Amino acid sequence: MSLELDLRDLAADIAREAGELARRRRQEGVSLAATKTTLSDIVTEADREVEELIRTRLRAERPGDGFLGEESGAASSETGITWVVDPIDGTVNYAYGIPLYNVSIAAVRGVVEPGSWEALAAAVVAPALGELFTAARGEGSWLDGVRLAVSTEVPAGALLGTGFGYDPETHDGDLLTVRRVMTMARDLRRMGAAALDLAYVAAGRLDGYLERGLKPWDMAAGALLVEEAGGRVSLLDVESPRPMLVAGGTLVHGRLLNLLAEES
Ligand code: LIP
Repeated sequence: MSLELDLRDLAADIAREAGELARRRRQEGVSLAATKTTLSDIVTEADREVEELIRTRLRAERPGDGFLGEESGAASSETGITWVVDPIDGTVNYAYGIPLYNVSIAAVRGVVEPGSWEALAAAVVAPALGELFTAARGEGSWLDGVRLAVSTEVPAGALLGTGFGYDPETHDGDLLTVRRVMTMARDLRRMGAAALDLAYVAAGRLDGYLERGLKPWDMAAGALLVEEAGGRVSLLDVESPRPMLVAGGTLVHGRLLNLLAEES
């Protein structure tokens, strides 16, 4: 079996176990561990526990690989492979009991920077919804055994996903961007979990997605899902503190880039 398929299967196996832990902890009741950049940017005890489970499993299975996790930071790679992990993406949804949360695990090769790395494998599990999205480079994207493809036509306009940062200072600018892209949209969804937004683009459940200010672990797995489902992913304003991620099928991705270029 190829390296990419091996990594995908390992990511899927660990994602299932980690997702079940997250789901169980949610049922038991969520305790806030801390806030981060702002009062609304929260981390729960479950975030930390799930990331520790993932890190321990990966250390056992592939001891020389690097790690970049939302809660426990980074470890350099001896193998050239690094795991980029968001233990609970959609943390606020998780805290409120909204089922749109996921565990996102990606294996990348090379420089551990979005846009520079080569993503090799991905697993995004939504445990409350019973769905596991996976991808391996060159092997397609899959949802529970069904091959995925991005949407290619938007006769009534595009169904777009987006999101906003935790810092209220950024909301006005983001809302101006929303106003601009609504000219090509039939409607908008704000689900609060970037990896699921990207998984839904890969599955054709969204025609496109854009969001400023995502962290590497928010996008690493979902971006590969989109690309392996025939879609395009771009990261704009990479030198800014809040790069813009744009994802979709070729038509929607191109239209979004054009509208955003007019904005700047
Ligand atoms: C979240 C993203 C979401 C974004 C939120 C937050 P977290 O990640 O998945 O798309 O809008 O501001 O960044 O914090 O739940 O891992």
